[in-house]
Amino acid sequence: MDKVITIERHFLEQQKQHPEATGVLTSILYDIALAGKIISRETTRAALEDILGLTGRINVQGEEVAKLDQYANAAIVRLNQYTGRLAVMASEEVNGIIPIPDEFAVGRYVLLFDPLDGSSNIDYSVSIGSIFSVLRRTSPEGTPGTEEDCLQRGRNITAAGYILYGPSTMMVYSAGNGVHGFTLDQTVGEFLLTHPNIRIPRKAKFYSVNQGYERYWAREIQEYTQHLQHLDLKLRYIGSLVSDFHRNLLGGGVFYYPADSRDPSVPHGKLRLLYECNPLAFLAEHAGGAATDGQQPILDLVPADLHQRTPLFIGNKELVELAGDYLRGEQALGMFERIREVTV
Ligand code: AHM
Ligand code: MG
Repeated sequence: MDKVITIERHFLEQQKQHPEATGVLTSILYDIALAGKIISRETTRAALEDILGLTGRINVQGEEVAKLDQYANAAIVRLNQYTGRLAVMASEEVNGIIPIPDEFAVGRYVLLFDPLDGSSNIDYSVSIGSIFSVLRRTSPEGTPGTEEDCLQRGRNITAAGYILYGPSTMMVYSAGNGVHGFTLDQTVGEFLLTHPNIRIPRKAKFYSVNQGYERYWAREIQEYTQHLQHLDLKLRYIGSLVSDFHRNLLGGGVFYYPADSRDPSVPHGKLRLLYECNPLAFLAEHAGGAATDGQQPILDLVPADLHQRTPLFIGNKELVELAGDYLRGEQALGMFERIREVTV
């Protein structure tokens, strides 16, 4: 029993390493873990309770909102708005910022989240996930949080992670001191440490991209993809970012969602900087990997809009850098041997 480390014990042990810590961040992470447990329960029960399907409402991204998205969004907001720990929140499902209601105290932190990413997979019982990041506010303490508090570079992230609702429910997070994974023990209702100090394996196994869009890509992306094929990587694409990222984090590989010409109104790919790319980029870097938009590290991008999208290349450092080489024209098709040693 002594070997069993609950998520709470792990958070407290991490906190002890920072004598200046007040415990507020620990509590926020624990609140998110609780929201994850509740969302996990609903995703498992959804098919049985006939709440699958679409509400008919269109979200700010112009996409149909599944009921579970709304449930997950409400669960995270409700569990975090009254604690006095947050100044403001923002969600992929909500147009503007989510202020803390007047009756509650405002705190020092900002919570950005995608409550249920990959929700188009819900009807097929495919794994989905919640993604989050926590930052310190930049506006004066004691005042209502602002949009500027949310529009910070990913470099400012204090902690980030995701909860994966798959064959098992897992929470993976980093507060800047390693990336750690926990598996929900349904019988006791607690996350237990199962994957301490995750590092992306240097030998890559997978590449993950929606190759159905190949004809809409720039030539450089097509050539990069051919290069990856010459490295004998396995193509694995679930179409659920948390699941695809999680597999490559543990198994080694690269995920990318490049810009494409399918829809001229969405020229930078589909994924959102604040809610999807930044938190996963934070984890990738802390696990020894990398994340770029093809040119710059994702964490260095300065957001101008809450729902800004960006191309994303994330995973093994060498494979992410190789994408940059192609996009800068520094790698020509045929030079396939350069990074062969990073693949199995
Ligand atoms: P969502 O936030 O509307 O769920 O969309 C994001 C999802 C990601 O999980 C996944 O990586 C991507 O969309 C898949 O998109 P596509 O179907 O275009 O390949
Ligand atoms: Mg999403």
